[in-house]
Amino acid sequence: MTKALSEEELEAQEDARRAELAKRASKLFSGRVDFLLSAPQLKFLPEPTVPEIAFCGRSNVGKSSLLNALTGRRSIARTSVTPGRTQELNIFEVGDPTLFRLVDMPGYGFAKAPVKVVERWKSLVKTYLRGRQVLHRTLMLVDSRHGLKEVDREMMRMLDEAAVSYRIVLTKTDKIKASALEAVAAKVADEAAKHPAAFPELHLTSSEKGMGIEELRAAVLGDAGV
Ligand SMILES: Nc1nc2c(ncn2[C@@H]2O[C@H](COP(=O)(O)OP(=O)(O)O)[C@@H](O)[C@H]2O)c(=O)[nH]1
Ligand SMILES: [Mg+2]
Repeated sequence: MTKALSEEELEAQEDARRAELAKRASKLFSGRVDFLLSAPQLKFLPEPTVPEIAFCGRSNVGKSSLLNALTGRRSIARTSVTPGRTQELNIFEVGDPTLFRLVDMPGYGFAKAPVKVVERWKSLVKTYLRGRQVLHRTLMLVDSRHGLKEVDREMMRMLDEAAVSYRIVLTKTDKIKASALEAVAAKVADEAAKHPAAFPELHLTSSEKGMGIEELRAAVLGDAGV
């Protein structure tokens, strides 16, 4: 007869599973991560042979820094000084052989962008989100000092409409006080709860200090299903 596990035993099992995933994630991300290509249009995307995890956020939110922190590299993703210059989907491959891809989507919400550029961005991102069968998850980055802006809400609606589930990642948490961070996180979580495709829990991260990076690696691995 099998005995039902006690609450402590279940908890210990869950902890062990989490630790195992974190270990595998850190090993994978410190292994092969290669830039594959930049796709200015969908037709340049690689064959959809492996799961993809996409990253999006306003320009300057800390997307390149987060990609560098996740992969433990200094400059796998260029930390750009010219906001909004990149208008392409940048694809990175993880694992040898490739287990999944990271898709760095062009930043949005930059002030000086001409209408035409914004329209092109929207059309590229919308068609990617709607049509990409191998897209398993999107990570939407939000600057913890600013919280959600109107352009973020627009992005959230696009993700909801495309039925692509997404995690909200607060960035640069080293830059604000713990009390302020708590307030912003509560506000963002409240809003996220109203979006059908948003995960209820937020990720609090600092690429600079490494906070939340290990957990995010494990989450990405779980999302990719590898
Ligand atoms: N203090 C701090 N600064 C950060 C962090 N992440 C990014 N930054 C800074 O924010 C600026 C924009 O970062 P970047 O990664 O280029 O943003 P992107 O435009 O979204 O790719 C750079 O000056 C980074 O050094 C962080 O976690 N902590
Ligand atoms: Mg960047």
